[in-house]
Amino acid sequence: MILASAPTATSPSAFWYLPIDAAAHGPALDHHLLLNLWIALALLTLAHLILFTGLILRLRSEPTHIGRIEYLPLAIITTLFIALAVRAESLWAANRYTGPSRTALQIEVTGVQFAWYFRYPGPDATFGVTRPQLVSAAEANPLGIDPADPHSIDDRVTSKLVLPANREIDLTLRSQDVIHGLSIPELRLKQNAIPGQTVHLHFTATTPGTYALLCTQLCGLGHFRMNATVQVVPWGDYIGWLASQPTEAHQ
Ligand SMILES: [Cu+2]
Repeated sequence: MILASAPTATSPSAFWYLPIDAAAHGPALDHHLLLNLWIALALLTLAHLILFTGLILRLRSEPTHIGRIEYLPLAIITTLFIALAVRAESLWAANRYTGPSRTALQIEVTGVQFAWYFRYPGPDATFGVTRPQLVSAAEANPLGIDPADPHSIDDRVTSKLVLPANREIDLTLRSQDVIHGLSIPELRLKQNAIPGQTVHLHFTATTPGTYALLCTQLCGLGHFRMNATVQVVPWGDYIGWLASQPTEAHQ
């Protein structure tokens, strides 16, 4: 499935209190957030008006039984909240987790206490096999890539996430040890990396710039330093940067 919203050249956030929108799906999420806030404000105001009205009426007269009329606002609010939740689900889950296009760029992100590693599959577009017994940061193989697998020869592992602008990305998210939380506020992405699970997230970054990738799960004593840099760059710059990174065959 192709993303519904067309990427724009620059898309600063619609709201001053949010980071800029650097992803195609960002504006729709921000508008939904604002809609939620306005509805919450309206309900808060309405609830207090009803509360004060009831208080004044009660001071003036004998208490009266309201009865079934209480169920009406309850039903309206329940319906409203279900509708908001269904819309949020379709904005986030339906578009982020399923249906990346076949041409989406594959990038693997692995969380390890206390660092993020990014792997690019190279011209064969296939990641080499990883084996837990080969994991060794000291031997420059933090992901345990098997050198005997021909697909691993052109893989590149980096400590910075560089993304081409206006190109769909299919992130494969993994964890080697505990639950880590991948969060890139400007790309409106937040997803836990769970050991034993492979989570796919697809999105299109639109606005070139340098952003922070943070771990949002308290994953151990070094959690505070578990961050990385994300760079969204034009396609030509991305190709140039990728070519300058050593492949597994030349580590
Ligand atoms: Cu972490």
